[in-house]
Amino acid sequence: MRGTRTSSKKKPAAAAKRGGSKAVAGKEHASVRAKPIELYYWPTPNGWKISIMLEECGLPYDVRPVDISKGDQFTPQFLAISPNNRMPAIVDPDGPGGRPISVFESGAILQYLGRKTGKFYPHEERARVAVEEWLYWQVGGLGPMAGQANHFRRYAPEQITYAIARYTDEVNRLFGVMNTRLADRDFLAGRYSIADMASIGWVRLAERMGQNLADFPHLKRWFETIRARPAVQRAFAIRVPAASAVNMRDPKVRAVLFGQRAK
Ligand SMILES: N[C@@H](CCC(=O)N[C@@H](CS)C(=O)NCC(=O)O)C(=O)O
Repeated sequence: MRGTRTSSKKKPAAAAKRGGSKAVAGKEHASVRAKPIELYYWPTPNGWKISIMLEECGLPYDVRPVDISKGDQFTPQFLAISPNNRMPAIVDPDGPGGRPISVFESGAILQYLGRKTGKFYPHEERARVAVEEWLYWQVGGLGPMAGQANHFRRYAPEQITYAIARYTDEVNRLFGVMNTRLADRDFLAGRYSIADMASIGWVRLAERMGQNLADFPHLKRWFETIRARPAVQRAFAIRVPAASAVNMRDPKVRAVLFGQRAK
């Protein structure tokens, strides 16, 4: 049932034009005058990372929904920009040398946008190393562990006690690491950065991973501080109606999302 959409079907439609002029009013930046960035998006923690960064930077962008419950992630057009059949991805028409560039993998997209704008990704080497440590910690640790916790807790056809405990414990450990880190600083790398944007979506869904934020007071304070930012609120407010209608018990949806193999 994979790849149910073919190249003959239309590309995911632009749902909305976002960001840009207001956030950078009076501060014209070459990239802001350029064509909007295409954001290939579905409302999940990985998608939120990039909508948050685009909103924070005031970059204009068009949301292109990738309905991962229907197989949009397997279309040849999407695979051409994101060969891992995962969203998010972006196409920046105003890439290096003024030519378009596509970027997949949320961490690479955040770093690209940070370099492009000079925002939330410091130049100074020590500060940059700290951001990269926590960014890679998220993409290599928190994201995959939380994803598996969510899968075994909510989507697996059987409740496998060992798998649930293994991933729930690991998310608990990782939340504890963040809580300790945040005990004596406001944000993961000191100042607010792409590392925080990468992690907030998973903390937002803490309950689904079997976690209680009240057990992690510094993490809770960090989460509430970031959630209150206007750009983050705008990013979380983006509505993709088709996503709200997805039924994860539907065998057709499960056949698209689960049991994926090379062939
Ligand atoms: N390592 C990737 C992970 C992205 C990812 O897992 N995206 C999920 C949604 S959160 C997806 O596109 N799933 C489609 C599928 O499972 O076929 C990143 O950080 O960008």
